[in-house]
Amino acid sequence: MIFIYRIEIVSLIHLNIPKDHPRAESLRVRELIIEGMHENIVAEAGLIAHGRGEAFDYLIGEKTPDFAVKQQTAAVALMLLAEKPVISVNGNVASLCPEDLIKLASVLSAELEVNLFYRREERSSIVTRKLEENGAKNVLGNDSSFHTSIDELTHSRRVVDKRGIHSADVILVPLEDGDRTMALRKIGKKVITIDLNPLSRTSVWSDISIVNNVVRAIPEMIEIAKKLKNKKQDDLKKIVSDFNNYKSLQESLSFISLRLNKLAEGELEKPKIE
Ligand code: PTJ
Repeated sequence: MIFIYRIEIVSLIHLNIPKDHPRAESLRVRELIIEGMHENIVAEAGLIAHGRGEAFDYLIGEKTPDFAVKQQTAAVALMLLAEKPVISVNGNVASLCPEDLIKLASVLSAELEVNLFYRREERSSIVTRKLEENGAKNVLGNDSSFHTSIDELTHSRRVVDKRGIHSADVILVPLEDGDRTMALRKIGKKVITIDLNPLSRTSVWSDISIVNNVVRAIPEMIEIAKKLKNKKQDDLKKIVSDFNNYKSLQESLSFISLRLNKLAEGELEKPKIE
């Protein structure tokens, strides 16, 4: 009975989004998050996080700016140089782009590890299953016999996999919380984040912050990785050493403020009622 009721709720949220709707893509992505929440993949707070992300995406114009291409390129170079790169997966990102996460892990020879902020064993298994259904072979983070802990952290994200985040040198953490970024850096890990908010503690604390929407960043990183994969190590090292996260975040903020100024000074589209 409860099961039938749940299916009805889930089917109710399948809106028919007309293709010519001016916000079609944003609504489609929003649907993925809502669906993910009903499937217990996305935490309730994941909906709030998504809304915050949408607001910042508006500010950058809902497309990848040039500064983000540079951030993504530096991130891919660092992952390719890593001895043991790991991609940390939470509920939001598993719902939004599971196939692309798997492709990115494959092209970067990285492990995928499920690591949740609102951790419950059941949710961890469901997120793992979501990745497996999309073709992932060896998802880490869900087998308690490999669990260990990052003592610098107090909340449930401290539970990590010995074969993954615990022994990794570079970790990509899309949609992260600032505390874990700090903790991972304190124990000597290089941290790459994807966070639309350039002001977040996560962005400020990361080695490389990508200020872009994960739904664009991850597929674009796959293409960048294909191009950089055959480059010499020295070329990759140069890309990484030329990158300065602090300056890059300043560039992101300048981009947003210039864009808003231009809109305020007259480039804002006026509504035409025909
Ligand atoms: O699945 P769990 O249990 O691990 O929980 C995941 C959430 C996202 C709920 C948890 O990590 C959380 O509460 O995150 P915060 O602290 O709300 O931070 C999320 C950040 O991601 C915010 O700065 C948002 O602007 C940003 N964000 C949201 N959606 C996107 C995004 N950045 C890039 N792409 C998005 N689609």
